Amino acid sequence: MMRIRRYLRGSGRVLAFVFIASVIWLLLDMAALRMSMDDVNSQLLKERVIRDREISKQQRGTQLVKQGFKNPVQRVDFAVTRAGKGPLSSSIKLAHVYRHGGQKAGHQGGHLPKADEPKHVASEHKEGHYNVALKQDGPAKKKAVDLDLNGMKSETSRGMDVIIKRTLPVVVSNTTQVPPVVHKNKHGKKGPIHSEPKVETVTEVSVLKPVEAHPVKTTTKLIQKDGKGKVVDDTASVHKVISLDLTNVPRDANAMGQFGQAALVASNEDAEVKKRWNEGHFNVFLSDKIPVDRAVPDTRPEMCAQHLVHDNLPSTSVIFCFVDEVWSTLLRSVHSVLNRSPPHLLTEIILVDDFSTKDYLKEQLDTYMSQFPKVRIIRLKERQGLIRARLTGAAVAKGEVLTFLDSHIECNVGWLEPLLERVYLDRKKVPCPVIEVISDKDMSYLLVDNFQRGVFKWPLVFGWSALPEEYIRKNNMTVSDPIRCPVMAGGLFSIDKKYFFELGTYDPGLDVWGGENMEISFKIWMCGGEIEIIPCSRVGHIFRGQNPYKFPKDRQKTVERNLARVAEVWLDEYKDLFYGHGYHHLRDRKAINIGNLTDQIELRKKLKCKSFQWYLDNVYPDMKPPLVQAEGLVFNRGLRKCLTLQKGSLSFDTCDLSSQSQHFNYTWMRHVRQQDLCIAPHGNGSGFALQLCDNAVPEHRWLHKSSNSALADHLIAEYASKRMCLEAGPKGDTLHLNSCESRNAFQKWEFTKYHTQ
Ligand code: LR7
Ligand code: MN
Repeated sequence: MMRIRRYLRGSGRVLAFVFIASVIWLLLDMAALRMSMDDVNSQLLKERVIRDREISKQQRGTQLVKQGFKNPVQRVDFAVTRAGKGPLSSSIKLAHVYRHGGQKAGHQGGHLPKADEPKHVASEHKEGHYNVALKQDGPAKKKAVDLDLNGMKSETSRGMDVIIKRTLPVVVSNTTQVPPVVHKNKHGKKGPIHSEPKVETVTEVSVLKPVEAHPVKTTTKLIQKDGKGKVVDDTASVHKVISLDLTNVPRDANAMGQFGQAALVASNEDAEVKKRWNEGHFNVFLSDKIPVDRAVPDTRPEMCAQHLVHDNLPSTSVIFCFVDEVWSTLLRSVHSVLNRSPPHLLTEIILVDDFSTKDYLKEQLDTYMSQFPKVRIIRLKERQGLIRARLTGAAVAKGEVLTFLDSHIECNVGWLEPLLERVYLDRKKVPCPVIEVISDKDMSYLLVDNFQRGVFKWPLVFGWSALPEEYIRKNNMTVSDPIRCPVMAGGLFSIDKKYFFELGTYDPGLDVWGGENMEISFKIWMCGGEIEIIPCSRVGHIFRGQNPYKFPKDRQKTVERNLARVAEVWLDEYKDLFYGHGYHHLRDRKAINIGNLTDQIELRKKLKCKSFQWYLDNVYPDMKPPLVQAEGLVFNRGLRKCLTLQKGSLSFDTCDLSSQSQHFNYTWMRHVRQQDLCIAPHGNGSGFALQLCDNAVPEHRWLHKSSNSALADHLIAEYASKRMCLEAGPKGDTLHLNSCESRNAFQKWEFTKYHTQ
């Protein structure tokens, strides 16, 4: 009996121990479950945002945005968050979110001056319009969530097939094992990396999706075509692009703007929003409330996550120049690089402070950044402008590649490797990410249409334009293929450092802001390089209505002076088109000093760069700019005869298309000319003369088809203060100047062919 009692007492202890242990285990388990539920919740929310986006993409089908100079923002359904309240069950439908972007480099306001409309440089910015409609949909249902997860699964399992069949220009010949992580090539040399079993980079990576923690490394041969279609055999080993994102499981899934969602401010905070707007010319109030390390939706085309890149890519210095940048956006820019760049490819982040005036950008910034050993801050002693600030950054950079970024961006998942891969394949390639839009109003991350490239219109105005559909079809292009880009937007690109210096960097004579993107673009293309947009690399940028900082000199004059330098050095005979589109006044070198160009012209010769005509024919063939505004016979309506130049004198004759003596050009310089002879008013304004054409002489310029519709058919002498028009005598024996009369048929002239409306 006693023994039984003792036995029970002993086993009771054991039982009690087992009981307590189970309770503790249960508690731990519940805590773990709660934590993983949080993870799952945030993951699900993120997936929902992505799914919404996919659905809206599918609804749009493959339809391309019409050619236009607007920001090609897609219609996106996004969930909305509000401070402290978590995700709302409604989503915001952004309809026609075509905003002010696009027109920059002097015309950021979206206004293109007409040929005869003198000098407008972005002085009149029109705020972009949003048509925002709230669309109610019920709380996320479990069923929908399940669907999402299925979708995700099938996506990953499909991946490799997709890349084998469809990725251009990289063709995978065979894929083998799934070995360990990417190794850092310590020597930064190109060539295969031999077994280095130690995992260096991943120790810094705390949160990785399992698949990304073990990117596929293959011993595969990559057979790729170089730009000219030549097949290059490359035996270096490759891996699946690292979709690293340390914000993947955000600390606070319900934070404002999380996952790049639109954030709302309460109506009683409107005044505060307004008050702070001018600090950055975007919603600074809201930006300050959004985590500096928020997650954004992975907007890459589906197959991008499966693309292979080389193990031994060169590493890069990321250079941010800033002047008076808003604290939260500057930090978000830096965090997005730190959180989404494979550490072994990021040599450093260089912040070049272009003599900012804000206190918080001094000691406070030093202190904040001191926690990140890779971040260096360089302070300029006087305001240099972004062009020379970038050059300062480039001069001290230690990376093999330079990556320039604006200071109000967010790099998306997997943004870096696809850029570096292009430089690795060919050091003369200059890759740019797709620039997506961070809304200046609600800070949402908006994806843009596919197949967009940077182009320019006259007078060197940057804009976006979709690749012609025929070109896409002919080249069998998929949405993830690199896109040849005639002009880069300017702020976001990678370039081999040595190559950047070989090209002579930027023209250091360019001041403060504007035009440098044209300069570097023409230089790259005409001197043997290539600019590409890489759809698998995506970076959001806040497009602002105005520059939030002061210009040391007049903004308009600064930009037009920069553009004139670019035109003089790079445009050859096409520079007339630049001046002819509203910049005639820049011809007068007494009024505007564009500085010395000798070095730049010498550089172009030294680099043996091709002509602008070559650039137009080969890089931007769809532009086909006419070298003259109008040409052919010059018909007088009243006389019903044509102007004839014979033996140095003008007369009228029966119109004859085959007669060379009746052929005249109306040029961008507004000359009416035959060869190098120009028609000019003469004497006290009653006669005319033939003179050797001279661009600097106002007397040689005639307004024709000007914006004054009543006198559109007239030839108005530009130099005269009073409106004087070229008039034929009724008998056809005189040509003289007279006061303009809109109905006078003897003052109406018509060229055979007009190249402009
Ligand atoms: O004096 C200055 N010093 C600077 O350091 C002026 C500017 N900056 C900094 C500034 O803080 C910012 O980080 O330089 C960067 C670019 O200035 P923004 O953001 O005012 O320029 P932007 O985005 O309006 O203009 C575009 O065109 C510029 C022309 O010179 C530059 O090339 C910008 O980099 C470029 N931005 C982009 O390409 C992003 C996409 C825009 C489009 C289309
Ligand atoms: Mn910018």
